[in-house]
Amino acid sequence: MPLNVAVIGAGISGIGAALLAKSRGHDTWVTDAQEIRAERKDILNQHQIPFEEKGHSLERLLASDLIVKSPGIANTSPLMMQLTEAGKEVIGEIEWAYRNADGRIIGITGSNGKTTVTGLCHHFLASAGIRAAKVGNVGEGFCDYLATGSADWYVCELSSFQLEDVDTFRPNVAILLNITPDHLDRYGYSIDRYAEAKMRITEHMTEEDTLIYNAMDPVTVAKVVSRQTEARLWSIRESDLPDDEKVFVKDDLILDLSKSRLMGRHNQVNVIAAARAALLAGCPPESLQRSLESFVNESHRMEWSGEHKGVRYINDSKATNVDAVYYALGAMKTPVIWIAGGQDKGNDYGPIMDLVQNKVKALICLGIDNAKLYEAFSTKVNYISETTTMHEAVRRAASMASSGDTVLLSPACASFDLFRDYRDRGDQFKHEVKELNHV
Ligand code: UMA
Repeated sequence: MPLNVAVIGAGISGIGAALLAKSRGHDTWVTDAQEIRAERKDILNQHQIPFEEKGHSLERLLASDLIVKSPGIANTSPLMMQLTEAGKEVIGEIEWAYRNADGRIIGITGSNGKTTVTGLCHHFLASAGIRAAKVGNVGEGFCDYLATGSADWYVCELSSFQLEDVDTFRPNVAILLNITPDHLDRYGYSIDRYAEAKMRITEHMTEEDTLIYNAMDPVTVAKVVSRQTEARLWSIRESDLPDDEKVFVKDDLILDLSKSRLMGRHNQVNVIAAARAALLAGCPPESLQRSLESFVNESHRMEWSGEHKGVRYINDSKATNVDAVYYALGAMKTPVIWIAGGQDKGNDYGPIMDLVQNKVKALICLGIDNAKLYEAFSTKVNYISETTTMHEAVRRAASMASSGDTVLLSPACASFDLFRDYRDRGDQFKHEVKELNHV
């Protein structure tokens, strides 16, 4: 039966949710608090989907049968509170996709590594000829994909924001990589509330489903134990990492990362998780090593961005929390000029103090408010300076670096104070590195 569907937010997920609703024959309407971008208005007009912008009319929302909200909108916002109090059914974009999807789902969450695992798992499946789609937080909205396409397996990256708003969502395979502090500003600075949002991935799983989880991560283990999911458990343990480059996937199936573009201990865990999910989805074990070797990760994750006067430049702009920086610095084998900063998300720099003291020669703070970084590292790093432009940050890093050093952009913070998003930040970094060679 056609419903009156209202979609809140005209970003990637909102536009996708509206297109999906329209494609299924529902009366669809979109509302956004800000001015909607011109190209998005064009899409809505092309599909004859009415919209409003620069504000939400509560009356119209209250009159709808179902409300689909974008993940960036917190449930504690005044609008959401009003809708909940009025007893309206508000679901997230992932729940809406799930209710309209046909194939099976591999859901991937965690504070760090989920985009790499989503990409790699999808690559394993696609290379083995399985009809698979890569969707979700990775940027290719799940709803958007379903509006015009279908697949046998959906490999879906899930953020805590998206998981807050699921209701019946049940992945056939779930991967839980790690739970370390991130987005704490959205969760009242409580890691437990953040972890609870992530754990919603298991809520409706049954004994027919499998949860692959990282048993070396203490918060993950505590939550898996306390949640008592019905899903079968497949843990990733210390003993699955026999050395720095090999991993045990299953029985006698070993994968070797030395011939791939992935490096570091966190990537060993990522490879095991992706490979196990791929096996569960029917990938032949013998196909995995070759696929691993041909996998190219997304940009902005420990991405080699150039070399200038013997100094390597690495773009890790996606490192928007302290844990990600822990792994980035951990993988560094040379002295580091570290570019960090941006919008703080309730960061505790304690876990990286020793790494910074041992590896970082200079810290360049790139943000509007750098007080917290200054305070945290003033006794650990000999040279700290600050700037508000990427141009200046890269120039200063270059002037301080000696041949053999690494300049690492690994911000530990969100990018929104100075950049459109982490991609914009990473792209500007790469542009400035290229410019160095033209000076
Ligand atoms: N808006 C309103 N009312 C409000 C608040 C916002 O209408 O009260 C509107 C804004 O004006 C804007 C739209 O909502 O037009 C933005 O919605 P959104 O913030 O949910 O962003 P989307 O463009 O829909 O992108 C979202 C994810 N963004 C967030 O969760 C913040 C994208 O993840 C994701 O790729 C996309 O859906 C598709 O699934 C980005 C992200 O930063 C990459 N994710 C975080 C992370 O990875 O750490 C969670």
